[in-house]
Amino acid sequence: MAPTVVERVESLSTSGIQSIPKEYVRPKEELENIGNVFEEEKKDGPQVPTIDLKEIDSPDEFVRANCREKLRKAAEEWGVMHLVNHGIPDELLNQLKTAGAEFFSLPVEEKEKYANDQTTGNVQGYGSKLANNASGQLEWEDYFFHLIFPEDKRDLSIWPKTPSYYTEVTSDYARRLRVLASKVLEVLSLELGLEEGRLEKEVGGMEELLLQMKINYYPKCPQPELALGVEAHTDVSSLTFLVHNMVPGLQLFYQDKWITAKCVPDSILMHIGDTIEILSNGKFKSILHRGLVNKEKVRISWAVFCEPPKEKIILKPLPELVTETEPALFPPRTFAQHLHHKLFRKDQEAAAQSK
Ligand SMILES: O=C(O)CCC(=O)C(=O)O
Ligand SMILES: [Fe+2]
Repeated sequence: MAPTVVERVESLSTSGIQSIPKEYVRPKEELENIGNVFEEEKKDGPQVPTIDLKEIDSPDEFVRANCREKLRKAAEEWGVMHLVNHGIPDELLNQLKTAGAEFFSLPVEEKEKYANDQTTGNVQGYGSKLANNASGQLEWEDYFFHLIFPEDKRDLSIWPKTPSYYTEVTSDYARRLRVLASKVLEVLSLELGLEEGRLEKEVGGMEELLLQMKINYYPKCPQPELALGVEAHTDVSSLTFLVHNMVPGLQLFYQDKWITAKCVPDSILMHIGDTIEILSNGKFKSILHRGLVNKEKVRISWAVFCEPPKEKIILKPLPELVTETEPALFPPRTFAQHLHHKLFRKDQEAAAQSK
C-alpha cells in the first residue's frame, strides 16, 4: 500500500494562502478565547512560577529544603514551571536549537525523506497530525519525533543527518536532561514524604523511562485567531521538559483562564505530566495547555516527554498517599491503557461536537 500523502503545514503556509482550510479552523467555543499571542504575552496577571535550582544540592540541608519546597508548591499549584540554574549549559541549549532549526530549514522534500507512517505504527520521524477524530480537526504544526534516551533504545538511522552535528548535541542534551529528570523526581519524592529514589523507580528508572523528543514546528499562520498549533491537552508523561525559540505560544489553563507563558531566557519549562499526577494521587497537577500560532514568526519548540514503559508498570496512586480522607482518585492502569482512555474520551467529545 502506498503511504498516505500528508499535507505539510509548512507547505500550506508558504503557498501564500490568505485563509486556512476548514480542517484547521477550531470549533466555535474555542474561537472565543484565541487571541493575538504577542498581545496576550504582555498581559499582567498570574504567571507561571520560576524555580531557581541553584541551591538544590547545597551542602546546607536547610537551604536544600527551602529550594525543594518552592518546587513542590509550584508542582501543587501549577504543575508547570520555568526552571533556571538547571545545570544544562546555555551553550548546549543554543546548539540544540540551532541544530533543530537548521533541520527544519531544509526544503519540505528533503524532510519528507524522514517521514513517519502513522498508519503502520511507525511514529518516529517527520510528521503532521492526521485527522484521527470524528471532527477531522487538524493542528497548525509539523513535527519531528524520536526517542533520545536510553541510548540503546534509540534508532539513530532515522535521526536527522543534516546538520551533521545534530546527533551529537541532541545526545548530549538527552544525557543531561536525564540527570535533571532524576533530580526533579528525587525532589518530588522527598516532598511527598517518600524515600528519594521512589518516583524514579515507579516510572521505570534508568533502563525503562523513555525520553521522547518532539520538535514542534509552527509555521506562520495567515489566520492565527482561527487555529491552534497544539490543541488543549495534558501531557501523559511523568515529566515534560520544553525549550523554544523565544517566540511566545504556550498557554496554560490556570484558574479557568488561558494564561500565556512569558519567554524566560535560558530557562527550561517543565510540566508535571499525568503519570506523576496519578502516582501522587492528584497532589501534583498535570495542567491543561495548548499552543497558539501567529502571522509573523515561525515558532519552534523542543518538548521531551519522559514516559514510563507502556505495559510493564501499573500506574496508580502510591499506597502511602491514599488514606481514608484522601481516597485514590485514579483507577489502576498501564500507561498504554491511560493513552487509550484519553484518546477514546477525545473521540467521544469530537463526535458529540460534530453532531
Ligand atoms: O510548543 C509548545 O509550547 C507546547 C507543545 C506541547 O504542549 C506538546 O508538544 O505537548
Ligand atoms: Fe504538551
